[in-house]
Amino acid sequence: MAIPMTRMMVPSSLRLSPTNISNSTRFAFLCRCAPSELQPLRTGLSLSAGVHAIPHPDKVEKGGEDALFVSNYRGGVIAVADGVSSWAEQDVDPSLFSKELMANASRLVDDEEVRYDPGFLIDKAHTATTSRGSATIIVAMLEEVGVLKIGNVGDCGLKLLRQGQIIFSTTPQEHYFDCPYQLSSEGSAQTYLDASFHIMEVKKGDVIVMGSDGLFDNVFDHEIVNIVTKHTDVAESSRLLAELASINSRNPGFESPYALEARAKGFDVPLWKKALGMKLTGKKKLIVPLLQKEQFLSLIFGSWKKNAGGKLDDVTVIVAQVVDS
Ligand SMILES: [Mn+2]
Repeated sequence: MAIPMTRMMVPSSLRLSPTNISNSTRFAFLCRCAPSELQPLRTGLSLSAGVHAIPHPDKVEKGGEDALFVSNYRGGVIAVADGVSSWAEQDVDPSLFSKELMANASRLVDDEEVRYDPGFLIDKAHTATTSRGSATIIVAMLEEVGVLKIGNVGDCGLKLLRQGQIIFSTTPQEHYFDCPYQLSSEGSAQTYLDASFHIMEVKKGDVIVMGSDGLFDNVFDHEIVNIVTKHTDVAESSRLLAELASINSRNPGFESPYALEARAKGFDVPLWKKALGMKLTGKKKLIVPLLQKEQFLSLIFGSWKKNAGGKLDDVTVIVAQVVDS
């Protein structure tokens, strides 16, 4: 079947007067008709990534409990893990598990058994991690032909932007509010089999925004679009997104995505607790005293709605653009 198709592409002048064609002309023409192995239809794509992390204000000394890695293996691999903070109540440093998990994932990214598959990478990295604790994790791998493969356990997230619009978002996985799916040192938690997997085609110019929940709980989609479309430098975009998330997280008057979700799910703090300066906060801890005197007074005399609040958390952001290799 290949021969008739090739003949259809040959100009009639070449076919009708084969004796008039020099060998060099014939060779040049045949090269243009050559199969894709010699002249690929699509050039290779890869990721150009910028990263920025801002720890929780109380966890600055140890650098927070999030971890990440970026690899230029094949089209590029990006990943974020978020240590589950409630381990601190059992005298376990929640950052150890997430950091070791990312270190193992980074080391195993080119492992033969991983086969450039986010599920196998999550599995092998999880198995290799010996620290006590648990973490959410998200991994994205780009194949050079323009296929993005994502594996996600928990409430880290990824958004894909094309021409100023979000065309894909991961959905957080959770058992109940503030208790995400997580990989753990204990046997009772999730494994790579519980991950959500996505495979999609990406194009040159597409932008991937990946982050821990500290980003998506404190920054709305339209703010992400606004920053990413205004700044072509991925390092600048990641810095601006992380700084906006950090500022919003510390603003008790900000109607954050987290606060809106909490209210929608009926997890708002009762009014009497608000009056005592308490608010919803991070994973598995329900309330902490946070408000200052001025905020307390504004609660009493101002609008209750203003007390929605950002969510204090570690913020980790990776912005990656799809570029020609
Ligand atoms: Mn977090």
